[in-house]
Amino acid sequence: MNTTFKSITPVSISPAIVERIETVILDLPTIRPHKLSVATMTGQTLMLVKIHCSDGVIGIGEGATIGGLAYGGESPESMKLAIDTYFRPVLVGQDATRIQALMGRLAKMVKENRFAKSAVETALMDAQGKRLGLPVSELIGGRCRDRLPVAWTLASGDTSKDIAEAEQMLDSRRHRIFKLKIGLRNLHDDIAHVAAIKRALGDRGAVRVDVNMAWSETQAAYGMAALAAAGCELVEQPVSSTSALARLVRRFPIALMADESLTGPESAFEVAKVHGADVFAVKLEQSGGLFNALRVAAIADAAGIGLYGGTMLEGPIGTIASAQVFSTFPNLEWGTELFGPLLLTEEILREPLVYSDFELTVPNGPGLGIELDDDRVAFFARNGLNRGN
Ligand code: MUC
Ligand code: MG
Repeated sequence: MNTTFKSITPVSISPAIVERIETVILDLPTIRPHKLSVATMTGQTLMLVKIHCSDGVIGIGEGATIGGLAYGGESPESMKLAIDTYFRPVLVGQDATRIQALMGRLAKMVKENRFAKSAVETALMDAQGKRLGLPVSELIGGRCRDRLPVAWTLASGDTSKDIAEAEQMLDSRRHRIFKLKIGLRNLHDDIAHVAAIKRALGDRGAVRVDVNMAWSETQAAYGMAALAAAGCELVEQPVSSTSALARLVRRFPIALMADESLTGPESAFEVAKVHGADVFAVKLEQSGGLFNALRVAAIADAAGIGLYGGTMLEGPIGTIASAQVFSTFPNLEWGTELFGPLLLTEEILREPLVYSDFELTVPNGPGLGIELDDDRVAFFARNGLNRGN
């Protein structure tokens, strides 16, 4: 037998040191007020981070929340403060190419702060992809798809406005999956709202709801039965407690999705252990970064739980970080809701993202594959840039 072995030259990744970290807060207007049970958003605030490395590569990342502190324990302002004051001394001077090791070092010295960690990890991954000439998706094993289905959230607070908005989305072939934010009004009004929208859309659009934990367990039991009868296919986090989710799941012919209950791999494991959901809404920020989001997805896969690509209504940087990760999921049966940039009236990228035919195209340039428009960023910056010098 003639066996030839090719000699393989080992690749050496030249070291690149984190030299400087910039942060900035941007306040951007939204196309309309966005009403959730926890807050009404009349604009969105993004915290951008730029990591400058000694090889000249600059990585970008983003942190965003919903309604400041209305959704969780971090705000864009707290992320900026955490990065400027506490992350910076841990990161500066370290090897930027050893991202898992560097995030491990950060985890030892900074507890919690999952959103801020996600923003920093995004910037490190963007830099690494640019350095190696590969999209982030290829750094984490390669994508399974180049385009992702994107749901739209109807949250104007008005049934006829929501129907008109959904019709417009169907006509322009931008979205055909609709998520309705409920839980603010009384249960009967909410059910009537969902039923009216589903009746108007029929088979042309899928209808799902997100209660953002606003219901008691008793309300959820009633609500889930009524939603199923109205043709709604999925209910997201109707109650806050994981054990209540576990008591509700599979009792009604409607899928149950966990969102707020998932705060990283440990909580994902707890939800999976009690069969607390049919579907996981995987979110990079809530998980604490790209690698933790992959761990959450792996737990779901192992437990036979379906996957959905969630959003914290991030702008284009956070959205594309999520898209790069979700594109690598072998099973993404419930699609994504990566529509955050479409809620903003202003563009901060040099080339806008491509949404067409109900899907978002995952960029295939190096790193995140997107470029910031620095003039637009400077224009919307709240107090100027913290250059981290
Ligand atoms: C959430 O709770 O899922 C996603 C879409 C939207 O409108 O709000 C987010 C947050
Ligand atoms: Mg949700």
